[in-house]
Amino acid sequence: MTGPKKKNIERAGQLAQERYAALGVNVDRALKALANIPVSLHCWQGDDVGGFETVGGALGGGLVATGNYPGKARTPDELRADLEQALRLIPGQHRINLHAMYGEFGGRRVDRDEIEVAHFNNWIAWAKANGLGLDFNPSCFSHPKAADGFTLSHRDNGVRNFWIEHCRRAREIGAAMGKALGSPCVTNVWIPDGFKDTPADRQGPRERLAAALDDVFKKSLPARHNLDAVEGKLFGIGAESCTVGSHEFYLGYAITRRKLLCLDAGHFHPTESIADKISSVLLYLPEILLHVSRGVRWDSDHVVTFTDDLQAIAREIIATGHADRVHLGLDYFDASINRIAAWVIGTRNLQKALLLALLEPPAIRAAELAGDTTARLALQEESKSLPFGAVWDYYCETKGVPIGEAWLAEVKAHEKIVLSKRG
Ligand code: RNT
Ligand code: ZN
Repeated sequence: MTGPKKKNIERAGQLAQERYAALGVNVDRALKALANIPVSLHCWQGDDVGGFETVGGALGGGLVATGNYPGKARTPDELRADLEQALRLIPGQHRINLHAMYGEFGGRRVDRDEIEVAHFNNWIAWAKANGLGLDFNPSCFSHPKAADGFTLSHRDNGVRNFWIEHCRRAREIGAAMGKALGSPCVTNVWIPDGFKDTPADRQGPRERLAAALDDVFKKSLPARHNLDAVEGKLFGIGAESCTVGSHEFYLGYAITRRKLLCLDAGHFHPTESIADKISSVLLYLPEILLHVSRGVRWDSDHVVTFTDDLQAIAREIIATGHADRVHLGLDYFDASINRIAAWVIGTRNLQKALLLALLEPPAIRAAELAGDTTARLALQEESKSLPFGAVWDYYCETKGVPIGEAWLAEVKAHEKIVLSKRG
């Protein structure tokens, strides 16, 4: 191993364990729990939300990936190789989140309403060989039929039916993935539909969207193969005035139709955190999906860093005691830095935040129960400087992945040998 010596890592881990044990925290149990929480790595960080179609177009739907860092994946094989490189640097067993536009169409023109499982067979075989689960998304953007900003809520029946068919097929593909891999695929529907300027009618598009979604979900698919999720949003670039699929729209939809609600950390007002929403929506929904992202001033999809917001989200997932009902996906796209590093940084940060939450001293909650809010605040603040980093290093060591910044050297070497050769 590179970086600090194995013996030191183990010694520091042992001391940290004793320190936590004195506070009533079982580090072993926390690490076992952490190992059981998969994170779904979003394939679209690897190529700036490009995909492999011949029918699509430039990135649309208000999504923007800025930057031109060299070495992005140009083919499915390159993308898979890059994901493998990232996974070597991330502890634990995880999942990969695919978008429909990442199918393998053999250079043929396969439109979005024609996609089939066959176009994802290589992904499924690869996931199986690597012990990965798969999640899926219909791609309702970057396409001529989405160019005016509307898809499932479009006023034109033909356009609307095109996207309904696309989403229907996406669910079938998701179910096939889940069946093949023995782990349910979360198929998440996000659409960009919205108005740049003040609409004259907000109701009509929302009625059309609800009806279109009911069509998409008409066929029931076994939950052991496919779980449907719906993702709302506050606004997008070019859709500043009204988003058809708003939070209220989807909260109501998910509760009445028993769908998973997807909460994206970047889809609310800038000071509004999804952390506080988790315990509420879990009262009414069996399962939810989170898109862990980082907005900077707007839904800018920056790489997930170890912010207070991230820690609060992870803390709520653990504190509710329902981590098994919360599916975790990453959602950001930064084209200005090494894309493999972007995956590694975001995933490791989410895992670190989960670990920090799992190591929370029980005295904090006990103080609140006793009505001692002074002690609660004091203990919350003291817990921030407990040796959780030593536990994280120890975890990485036991999982055979680089400790601390040692992963960066591997990314740099890979960049030199592999990425720099890409045109
Ligand atoms: C867009 C949504 C959506 C996408 C991905 C590519 O604002 O967050 O989840 O980012 O599906
Ligand atoms: Zn999202």
